[in-house]
Amino acid sequence: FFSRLYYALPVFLLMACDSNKQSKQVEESSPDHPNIVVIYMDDLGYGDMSAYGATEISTPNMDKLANEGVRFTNGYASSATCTPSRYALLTGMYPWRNKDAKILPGTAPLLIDTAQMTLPKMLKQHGYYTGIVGKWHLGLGNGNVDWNQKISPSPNEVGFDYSHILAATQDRVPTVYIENGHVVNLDPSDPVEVDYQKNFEGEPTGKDNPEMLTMKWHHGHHNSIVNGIPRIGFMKGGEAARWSDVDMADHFLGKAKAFVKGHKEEPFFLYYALQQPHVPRTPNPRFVGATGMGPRGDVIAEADWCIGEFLKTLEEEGILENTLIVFSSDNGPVLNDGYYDDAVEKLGNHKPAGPLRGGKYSLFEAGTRVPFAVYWKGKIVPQVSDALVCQVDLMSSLADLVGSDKQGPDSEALLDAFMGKSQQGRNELIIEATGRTAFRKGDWAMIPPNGGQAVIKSVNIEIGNDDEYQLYNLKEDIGQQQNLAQSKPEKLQEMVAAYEKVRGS
Ligand code: NG6
Ligand code: CA
Repeated sequence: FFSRLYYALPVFLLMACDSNKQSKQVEESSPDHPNIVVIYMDDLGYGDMSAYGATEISTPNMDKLANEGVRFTNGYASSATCTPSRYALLTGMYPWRNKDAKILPGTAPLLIDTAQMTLPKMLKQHGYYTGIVGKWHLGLGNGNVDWNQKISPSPNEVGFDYSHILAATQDRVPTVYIENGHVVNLDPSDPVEVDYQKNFEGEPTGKDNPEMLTMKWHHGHHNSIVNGIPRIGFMKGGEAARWSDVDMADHFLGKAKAFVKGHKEEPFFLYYALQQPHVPRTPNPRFVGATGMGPRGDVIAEADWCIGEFLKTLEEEGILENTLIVFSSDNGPVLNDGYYDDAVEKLGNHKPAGPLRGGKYSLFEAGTRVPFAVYWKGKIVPQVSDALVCQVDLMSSLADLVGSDKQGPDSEALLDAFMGKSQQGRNELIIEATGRTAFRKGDWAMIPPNGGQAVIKSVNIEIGNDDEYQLYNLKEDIGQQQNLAQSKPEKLQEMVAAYEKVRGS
């Protein structure tokens, strides 16, 4: 009762205040309503940051968040690909409960039910102004989008007051920015048309017009050509609206900074979803050669710079100390994800997955165990935490922070773990990779039998398939080399029972 009264107090004061200004001060001074920023990387691996042991690449700004906040060693994305991880992050629901939560084409309908509770909706109910800048990849519209009209439903219908997004991925059409449901810089006389089944007559493709390409495709990625880069899906028109790939990082940074400056007087929630180091890797010329590791390394350096600039903005606006920042990645690393971009050739001694096995698309640890840090200047004591946490837990944990009773269905309230006040995370977790699931509990990982290929050859990643159960003790064998399923039958049985209890529900 007292905690309810406590949370009701600012509302009461707000009503009692006669001027807007005063009411804002009440909200601002409340310690439970800091600004909240989620900085979300695309395909950044567990070993891709210096703070997580990388020696061949330097990421000082990402490191600042990790080293001056809580750096999690057991922090997970819910999935080993983008769409399902983002779904879990925003809804607090395991993505395998929704059969459509898989890598979406640019024409897919909105995946989140507009009636569903979401992280931004919950924060909105507590006075937050909410925004997304960057990659969306959760579908738009109802399945038959006219890109030349207002696109709805969009992020704005699932809790975001402001959205400035790319629809799917940088390698998928449409290659335009969409702000609050409108294609930016659209010339009505040159309408945007998108199709994932068939090409538009007379339009060049990566497959048929290799002479037009500045970046070559390795697998997939041979449909429409934009800026010399062949994409997934076909697109026609919208010349003036097409993005510049090499300016994308600056573009999103600019929008993120503007959002902060425009809303510093009220509590805000910003989901800043960077596109790096997903393919196509297109560093701005300022960053070409920054790492000697080719475009994959260079875009990580670029993203790191963006994060530094973003932090500088919070500092300059005087709100860094009133801003809680979550930093993570949507899935593990991949080198060759469909273009010839030297990611493999110039890797050198860098280990994108650190000591972990697998990568993007994998049920092995590198698929879902990612860099994960929570930073709040002056409020969080810098530390390393081994607590088991997942992005799906942010919904209920942040609900606790702001005094909301809105819990995500699979989201555990772990605010103390996120704030570094406790090392107690969740007991168990189901992870997902391209429709398959596996189980983490205590020091153990269990992967149920999955027929099918053990390695995706095109990307050269072991995805965790085996005809037999796999059981690993991660404390002794973080690289998952010793399958203990045969030698530890009781442990296996216990894991399978616990897994099926959740998975079957
Ligand atoms: C795959 C693409 C890959 C990437 C991925 C989505 C091919 C052959 N591969 O289908 O390049 O776009 O989808 O990545 O097309 S994610 O990080 O958004 O999940
Ligand atoms: Ca991704």
